[in-house]
Amino acid sequence: MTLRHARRRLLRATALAPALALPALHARAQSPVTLRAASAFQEGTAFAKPFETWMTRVNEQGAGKVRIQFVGGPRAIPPFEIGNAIRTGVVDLANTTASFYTNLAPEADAFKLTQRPMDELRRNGGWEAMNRILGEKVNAVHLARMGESIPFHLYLNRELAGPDLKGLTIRVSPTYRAFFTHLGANLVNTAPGEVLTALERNVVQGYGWPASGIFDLGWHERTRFRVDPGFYQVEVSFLANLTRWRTLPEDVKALLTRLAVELEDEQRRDNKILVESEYRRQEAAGIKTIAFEGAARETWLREAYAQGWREIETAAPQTGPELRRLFAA
Ligand code: 173
Repeated sequence: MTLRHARRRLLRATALAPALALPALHARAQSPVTLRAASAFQEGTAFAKPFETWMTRVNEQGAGKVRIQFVGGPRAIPPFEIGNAIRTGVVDLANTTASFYTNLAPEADAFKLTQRPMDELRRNGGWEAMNRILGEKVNAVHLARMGESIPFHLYLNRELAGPDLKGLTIRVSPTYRAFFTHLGANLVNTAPGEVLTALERNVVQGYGWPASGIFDLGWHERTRFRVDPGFYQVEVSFLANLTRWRTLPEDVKALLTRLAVELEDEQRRDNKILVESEYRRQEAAGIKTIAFEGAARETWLREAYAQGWREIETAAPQTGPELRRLFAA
């Protein structure tokens, strides 16, 4: 190496040095918080999508500050174990529904029974009461609820004359348990990932599921009827592990909360249209409606709510009645 070469190299090195060193220091001082997230619903399906949108928005708008690392869907953590995963901090964030963790907090199922919109529950103390219960029993913070205005239905592959399910075996989650039991059904509790196999093997003659999502995993091909009216409203929530949450910088908590509530509001605005288009798609796929009217309709809806609340008040005699007062219409 000639002297001239050496000098030039030295010059280049010193010229670059501050430029290299500064961002490195900068990055170390503000290294982003990484949060591990899991979803009870399979990637890309109806009830995974809002969570996926949220993670994308957080990672974009929180770049350099916070990064959500998605660890997987129901194959990574089985749906009925995700409550424990959030409680113990195996994951920091979760997308799940109350009926998948009734083992920890049976009260959370009251979300599906509420007839008040989320913005009202946030004002009347209902959300606060639920958040307190989730903190105590699940070590979780409730960030936002998706699924408002999406009803649940009973789907069948045989005719049904009225609100009497005797002789039928129905796939459920705890969402429908009290209601369908009361109407005389035999129940098979499964995660969403096992519904298709249960239908294919004729283990069940029908299943409970929301108005949306039956096309995601191919169930429409094994579905002949949808029973109307729908009942309850879907609740799929974003939860955070409370212990981890308390350690997060204020601006990170504010961003996660703001973007979650923003989606909650979008859901309230958009879901009615989504439901109508799903009904049309079901009709186009040859799924007929069994529409209960008059007394049958009245019994169907009355028992859905009566049995749902009875189950919660039995499991949680202290907090159940308080939630009912705040949540029911
Ligand atoms: O049917 C279910 O597994 C269930 O309870 C549910 C809840 C919310 C969204 C989708 C399904």
